[in-house]
Amino acid sequence: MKKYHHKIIEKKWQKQWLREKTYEPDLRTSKNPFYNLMMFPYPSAEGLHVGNMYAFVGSDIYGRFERMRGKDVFEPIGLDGFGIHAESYALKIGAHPARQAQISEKRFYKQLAAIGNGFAWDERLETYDPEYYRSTQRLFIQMWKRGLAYRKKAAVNWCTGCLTVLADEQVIGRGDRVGGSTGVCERCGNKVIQKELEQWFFKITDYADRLLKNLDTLDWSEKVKVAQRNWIGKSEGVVIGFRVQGLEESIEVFTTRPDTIMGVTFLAVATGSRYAGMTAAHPITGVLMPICEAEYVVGDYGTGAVMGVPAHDERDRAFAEARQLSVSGAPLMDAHEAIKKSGGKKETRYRLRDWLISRQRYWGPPIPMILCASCGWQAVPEKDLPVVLPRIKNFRPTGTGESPLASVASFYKTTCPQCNGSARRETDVSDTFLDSSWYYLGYLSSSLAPTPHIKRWLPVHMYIGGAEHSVLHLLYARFVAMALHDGGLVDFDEPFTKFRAHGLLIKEGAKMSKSKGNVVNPDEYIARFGADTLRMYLMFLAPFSEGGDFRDEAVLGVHRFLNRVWILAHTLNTKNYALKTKISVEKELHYAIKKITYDIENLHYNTAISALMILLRAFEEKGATEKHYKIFIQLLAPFAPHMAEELWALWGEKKSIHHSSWPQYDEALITEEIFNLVVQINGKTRAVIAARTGISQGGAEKLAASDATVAERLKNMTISRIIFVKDHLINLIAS
Ligand code: ANZ
Ligand code: ZN
Repeated sequence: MKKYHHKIIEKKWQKQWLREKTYEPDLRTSKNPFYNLMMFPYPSAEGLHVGNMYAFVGSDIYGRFERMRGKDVFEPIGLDGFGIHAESYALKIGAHPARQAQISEKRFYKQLAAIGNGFAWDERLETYDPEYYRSTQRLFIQMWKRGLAYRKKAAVNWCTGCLTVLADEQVIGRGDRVGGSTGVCERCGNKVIQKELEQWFFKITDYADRLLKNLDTLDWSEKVKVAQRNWIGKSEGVVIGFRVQGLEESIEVFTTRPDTIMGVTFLAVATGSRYAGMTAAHPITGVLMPICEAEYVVGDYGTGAVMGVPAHDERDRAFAEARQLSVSGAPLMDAHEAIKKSGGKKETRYRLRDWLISRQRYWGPPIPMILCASCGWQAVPEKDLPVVLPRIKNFRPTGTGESPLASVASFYKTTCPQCNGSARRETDVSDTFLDSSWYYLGYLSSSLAPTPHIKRWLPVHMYIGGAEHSVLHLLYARFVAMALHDGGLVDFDEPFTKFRAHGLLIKEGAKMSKSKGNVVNPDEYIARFGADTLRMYLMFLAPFSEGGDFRDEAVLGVHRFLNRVWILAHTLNTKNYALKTKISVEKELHYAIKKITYDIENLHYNTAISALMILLRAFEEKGATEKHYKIFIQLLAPFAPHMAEELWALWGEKKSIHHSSWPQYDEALITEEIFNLVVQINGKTRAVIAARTGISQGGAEKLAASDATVAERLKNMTISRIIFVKDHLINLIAS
């Protein structure tokens, strides 16, 4: 018997799959499209982390399963290599980001190929490819033309580490905007402060209600929907006016508790408000109350003013006590009554704020806008796209509030597309999350232009990725799809029909990190045990959606299992399929098909693998026929695609196992009670056959005669007597 040489087998099949385009569906003619998408990685470190592999394998298993169920599966791959994360890594190791991108690209693709996923390599893309970012810039211009891109001077998040502004979504700890605005950078962990700067924004707030409402129609992991709902933060309340003493105007407050109006003892405004220090009259009682500056009031949420109700609100009470303000007051306990009496009007407010797009960094797509002193802001004409990012030596972030491109005259000096006069280019680049907001479209059409196959393949059927992108990528991509839809560019307005979040890997109980020295390098495991073993182990260690603990010893267990699969296949095969079941394994087999099918559908890969292990044990103990064994290999195929392909070929199959049909199960065979009928001739056991419990003597006799060995022996004999022990044995006395 040949030894199981994973290296030889895996290389061989990976080459053959590429040659035969096993995983390249015909995008134009496919009848049964299934878009199986996994969040593409950003090449920011030395290479793929085992955690990335984990996610990719989990997605691939689903794709392979759907392919065997008759779908034309499209599983593209690419690199999110533009942006702060890639640039910061280049800075750290002292390389130029453009040079580093080339190195990372090679390294990442090599690793991604080694894991044996069914990627459609022909359609791969990189976000730093000028052909790709031509469309990222087009997307910006599309937003501008639709009035969804605008400039505004505002207090914005400034990362003290990355030396650039950030969107709210990229600041950790700003989720609860009401009540404070400190946080740290999602990327580098440094402190984020507020700075007054003029920047480009996208009007995601125009879509707040649609982004919220559509969530109900999406088949997504619940925790991601919850995170998006909270982030959008719809709040239905009432705006009530308080007359300001000495001015002919009212200060308006936004409240969700109008019923507490009788308990108001002061008004709180954001620091810097012109009303601070004045007094205002209660709308019902006319009592005068102070207007105080309070840190907990957010300037651009609600109306920027709060009615202070110390009797009912913790923050208000703490504030009032510190300032020795009155804390008394009773609720009206009837919202309608309160609204009517106070003259308030109902209003809906959202926490969501517009998406800050500008970055004062180098490694990104230049924002395709030109400022002309006489014509104002102009979009770069289509024929001049892409605005190519020039290769410059001094690419470090400056910290001055301007991007490194602002000191490159050959870049920013240009002419106005409108009047031809001299003008200046925008020197900021756009946020990385703009690159990734449309990449699922980019795999199908690099031009963003509507093509017939976009219609055929979108929206994405299954999307798998990390839950940490709940309010970043996943929210931005939805917004961009809606904007493209409204601009007539695509005919769907939700890009991902189904989304599942995967869990995270830890190592021996601790989060993997370089400083702890416990980062698992997938390459070593692939070299030692093979991709099939690593794949199966990763999927076996815990439920995919929960994640779990990577333990070295357990990898060996899975490797041994695959060795047993190999040995049994060869044993059965070299005996020329002669080894028949002595005892029926039909019931175990059909049960396994049912269970594994259900489990893969629900991403319960760990229990599917357990079922495979149980089935193998049954085969080893009871034997299996060729038919049984081939079904087993098919069930194994999504998990260990190389070995399955090799064993499939061993049984003489010419077509790839990955294009064979997923096995069907027979429910009757699972639920039926089966026992092993011992068939004897003159007291000697000649066969053991699966039989239904309660079978009659006549039925058992027929079943026995249908067995080839028994029939052969009885050929020239006559049966004189039959001894029948119900649900156990039939002994044929013959001579
Ligand atoms: C009086 C009151 C009494 C309130 C009470 C709450 C409890 P959500 O649901 O998050 O929208 N608020 C309004 N604008 C604010 C701002 N710019 N900065 C800080 N706080 C603000 O919260 C709405 C509530 O948060 C409002 O209802 C207001 O306080 C406060 F027992 O009004 B409430
Ligand atoms: Zn940062």
